[in-house]
Amino acid sequence: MTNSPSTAPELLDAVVVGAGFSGLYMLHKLRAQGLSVRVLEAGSDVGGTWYWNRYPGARCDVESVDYSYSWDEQLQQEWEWTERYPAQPEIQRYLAHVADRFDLRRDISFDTRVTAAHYDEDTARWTVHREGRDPLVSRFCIRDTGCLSVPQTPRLPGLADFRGPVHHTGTWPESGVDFSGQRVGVVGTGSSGIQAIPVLAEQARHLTVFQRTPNFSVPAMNGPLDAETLRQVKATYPERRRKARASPSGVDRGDTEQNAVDVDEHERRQEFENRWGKGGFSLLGAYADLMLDQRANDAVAGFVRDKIREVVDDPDTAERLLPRDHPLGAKRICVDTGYFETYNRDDVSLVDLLESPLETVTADGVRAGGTEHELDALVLATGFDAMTGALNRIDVRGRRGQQLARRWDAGPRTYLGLGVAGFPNMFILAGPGSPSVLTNMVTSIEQHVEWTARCIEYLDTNGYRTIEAEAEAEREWVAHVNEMAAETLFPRANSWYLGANVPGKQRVFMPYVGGLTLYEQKCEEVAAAGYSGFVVK
Ligand code: NA7
Repeated sequence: MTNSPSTAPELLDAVVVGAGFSGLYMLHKLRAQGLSVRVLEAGSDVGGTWYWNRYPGARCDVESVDYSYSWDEQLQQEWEWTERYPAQPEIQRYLAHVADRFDLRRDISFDTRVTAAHYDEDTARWTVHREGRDPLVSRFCIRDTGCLSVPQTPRLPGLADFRGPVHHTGTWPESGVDFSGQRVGVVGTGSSGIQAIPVLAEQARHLTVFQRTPNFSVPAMNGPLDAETLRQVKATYPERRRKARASPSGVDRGDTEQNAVDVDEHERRQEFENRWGKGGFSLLGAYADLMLDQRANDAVAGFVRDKIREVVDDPDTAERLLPRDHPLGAKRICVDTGYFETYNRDDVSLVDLLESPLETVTADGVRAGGTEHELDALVLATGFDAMTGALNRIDVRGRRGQQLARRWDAGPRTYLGLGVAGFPNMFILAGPGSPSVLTNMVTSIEQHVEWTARCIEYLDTNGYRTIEAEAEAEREWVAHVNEMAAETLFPRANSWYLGANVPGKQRVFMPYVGGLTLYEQKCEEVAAAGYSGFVVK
C-alpha cells in the first residue's frame, strides 16, 4: 500500500489505531488472514501504554511469564524474561522484538496521531483522519488505543507558576530525568506513585509525597528469574496459558472457592500470610468472597493495615498511610517494591492532603495546610482518563454522523465491549464493557483479537459487508454489566474504574466484573449463533 497524497486513497481492509500489545497482535492476525492493514500509532515506537509510561520504577504488576503473548510457541520459548515482574524497558524491548520478528513495522505508521474517524453509510467505509497527513479509507476501524493512555493532569492552582520542571508519569521524557541533588515533590499515590516513590527517594536529595487517599499495596517480592524457574515455566507453558485463559482474572492466582466468612480468624490470617509471602495479586485469590462480602474484605484489609503498621517506624506516619475509605481491591491494588519502607527514610516526608489540603503550587514549591514545601521538581502521578479517554478524544462518527463521545455522554455503552450500535464495522479492543483492566490485559487482549479476527473472517467468507451491534443487545449488555458490578464491592470506591478521578465524568462502572471465563463463554455463544445481538448485512 502507499501513503501517496496525490492519488485517491487505496481501500484498506482495516485501520488499527494503536501499536501496543493489542494493535500488534491485531495486525499480525489480520495480515495472516490476507487482509491489508495499517496501524496508526502516536508514539515513535511500538509499546502503547508501555511506550509512554517510562517513569522511574515503572513495572507491570502481572508476572512477566504471564504478561506476554501466548500465540507463538517459538516466541514464548525463546524470549528470556529476566525478572519476575517486568520493568518498562524490558516490556518495551519485548514488544520491539515481536514487531521485528514478525515483520510488523512495515505496516505501522509511527508519530501519527489519529484525529477523527468517520463512517460513510453509502460505501460502508471508514475514513480515518491523521494529523498532518492524508486520510486513510478502510472497511474496518479497530480501536486498540488502550485503557490507560490519556494522562489526567489535575487543575492544581498555581501549577503554571512553578519554576521547576513538572513531569506526568504517563508521559515521561524518553531521555529520562536526573533528580540528583534536587528536592522533588510527588502528587499521587496510586500504582504509578507507589512504584515511582521508592526509586525517586533514592535519586532525590529530598522527596515530599503529597497523598490525598492512602492506597492498599502488596509487596511484589520481585527478583531475578533464575534459569531453572524459566525452564519449568517453558516446559509447562501450554498448561499455564490454558489455565490463565480459563481463570476469571486471566492469570492463575491460585483462586480458591472457599469464602473467608466461613473460615476462623486464625486460619484466615495464616492463609493471608502465606499469600502475602508469595507476593503480588495472590492475596486477592485467597477467598472467593473478598470482593463480594464487606466482612470478608474487612478481614483482608485489616490484615494489610497491620502489615503497614509493622513496616512503618513512625506510628503517626503509619496511621496516615492506612487506607480506610474503600474496600481492598475496589481500587486496583498496587504491587510495590519497598513502598512503605520508604517512609522510614530521613529524606522522605509525607504530606497528608486530607489533613493539610493543597492550597496552591507556588513558584518555589507547594503550599498545603499553611506550610510551604520548597521543591525543585514536581512529579504528577495523578492517573488517567481511563477506559474512555482515548476512545473519546478522537472525533468518531458513525451512522447519520452521530458522534461516539456524545452518544457516551452518560457513560460508555457497548455490546460485549466490542461493538457499539450505530457504529458498524468498528471494533473496540479490551475497552469498557469487557473484563479488560480487571484481568491480565494480555490474556484479555488475545481473546478480543482472536474473536475480532474470526468475526471478520466470518463476514468475508459469507459475503457480508457490515456488522453492527443491535441497540437492544447493547442496552441489555450495559444493564448486565451494571448489575454485575452492583453485586460486588467495586462501586464502593472512588476509582478510575468508575470514572471518579476525572471531574465531570459520568460515574459508571466501566469494566465487566463477571471475569474472563464467563465473558469468553458469552462471546463464543454469540459467535456460534451467527453473531447474535449484532446485525450482519
Ligand atoms: P491512579 O490509580 O488513578 O492514582 C492517581 C493518584 O493521584 C491517586 O492517589 C489520586 O488521589 C491522586 N490525585 C489525582 N488528582 C489529585 C489531586 N488533584 N490532588 C491530589 N492527588 C490527586 O493512577 P496511577 O497512574 O497511579 O495508576 C493507574 C493504573 O495504572 C493502576 O491502577 C494500574 O492499573 C496501572 P485520589 O485517590 O484520587 O484521592
